[in-house]
Amino acid sequence: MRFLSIIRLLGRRLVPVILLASLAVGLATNGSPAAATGPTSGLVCTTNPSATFTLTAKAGSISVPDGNVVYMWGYAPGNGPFQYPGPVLCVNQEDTVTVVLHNTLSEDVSIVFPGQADVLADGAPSQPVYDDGNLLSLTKAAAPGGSVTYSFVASEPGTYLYHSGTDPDKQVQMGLAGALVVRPGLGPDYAYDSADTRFNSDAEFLLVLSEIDPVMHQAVEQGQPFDMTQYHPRYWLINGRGFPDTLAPNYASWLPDQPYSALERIHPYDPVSNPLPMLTRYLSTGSFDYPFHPHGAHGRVIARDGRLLRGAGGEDLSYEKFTVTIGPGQTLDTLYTWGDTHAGLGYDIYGHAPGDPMQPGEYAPDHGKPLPVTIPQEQDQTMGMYYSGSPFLGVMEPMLPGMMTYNQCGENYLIAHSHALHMIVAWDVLMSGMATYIRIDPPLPNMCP
Ligand SMILES: [Cu+2]
Repeated sequence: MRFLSIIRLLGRRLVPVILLASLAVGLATNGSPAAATGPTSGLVCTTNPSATFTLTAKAGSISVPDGNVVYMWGYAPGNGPFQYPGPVLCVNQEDTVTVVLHNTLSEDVSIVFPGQADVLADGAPSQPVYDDGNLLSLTKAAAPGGSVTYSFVASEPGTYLYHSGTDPDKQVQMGLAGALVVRPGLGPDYAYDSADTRFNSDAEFLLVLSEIDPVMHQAVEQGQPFDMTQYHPRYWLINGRGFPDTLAPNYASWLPDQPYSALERIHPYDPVSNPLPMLTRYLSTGSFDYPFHPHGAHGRVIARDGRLLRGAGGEDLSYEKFTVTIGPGQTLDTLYTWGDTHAGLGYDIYGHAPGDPMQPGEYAPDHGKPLPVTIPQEQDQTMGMYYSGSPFLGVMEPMLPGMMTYNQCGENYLIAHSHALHMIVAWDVLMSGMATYIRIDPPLPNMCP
């Protein structure tokens, strides 16, 4: 009984806390929500006709939602400025990929390519480097001021990490990591060499999940030792950003060293005009399991660690799941639609039975099915800052007096976040960590910017 009353008490106390946190989030966006600046959301590929890339390991810093600045290391594209995470390298299956690494840091660094076979380092097979029996590096490293060239044939399509193989406990945490996307032979709108992995090429997203212990980063900056038994992350990031920065557009001017948005912007499923799902490529460079879910629908997990989920006989082993867990160093690919029925789950957001498909436009006023909510009396409402005033998609209605909205065209927002709620914080302040939104725009044509 006592335990229950504590929970009740917490329940009452949590409401004002959440409201305050939401207010703080609103201020943190500087009044410039992502959408207002004409966002370019979605995967940003770094490509090269000969699949040759230059990466420069260098020091820099990132902004985190509480206003702190954290010292980082990162792989910069070419001679470009520091960025975190590293550039997303996109290549085609069977490409011979060449990555030239320059090192401007004061200790040896390297790159390993998990999931790639027969990687060469300066022309010789990549292999661990030992000194008197002690492991120095998982592959040949570049000394300070030096370079090393890696190459491999991208034989399997999929989503991969690349990261430092030298003191990775430290260097990957410091930011020496990025993503590699290998496009299959079927074409760029397929995730893998299988017809059922086709996705909407306007709805391809890549989310690099990570965490930061700022005390460790400060120690590295000052050249001090750090006791990893005291490791305690305070920031939990998607694409190097904490919420609400995750919503800001790609290359937002106020996040000059964190170029990648994590906003997932899609349209409702429609069997004729929008039949293909969105693809989310999840990657983890952290050291914890990240249980992650988008709201609104389950995702279909189609691949892990760059390998399509298939049985020995080729049978489809993909599965629908609400919360997926991305382990340290793992990648996971999911397909997601909003507004479709999810046969086999027994429900969808409109309460349809399995096999009872939602009709196009069913979420629109002329079909009479709003989002399944009962709107409370006005005095009992608090409107979120992205609410349109209406439970119908594509409709904007007056807000309560004194309320303002960032909503632009009656679009819906669904949160997508780590289900380990201590990860959606920055130094324990709620709604400032590993969280983003899926933005559902009304069907085309619409009035959305
Ligand atoms: Cu949730």
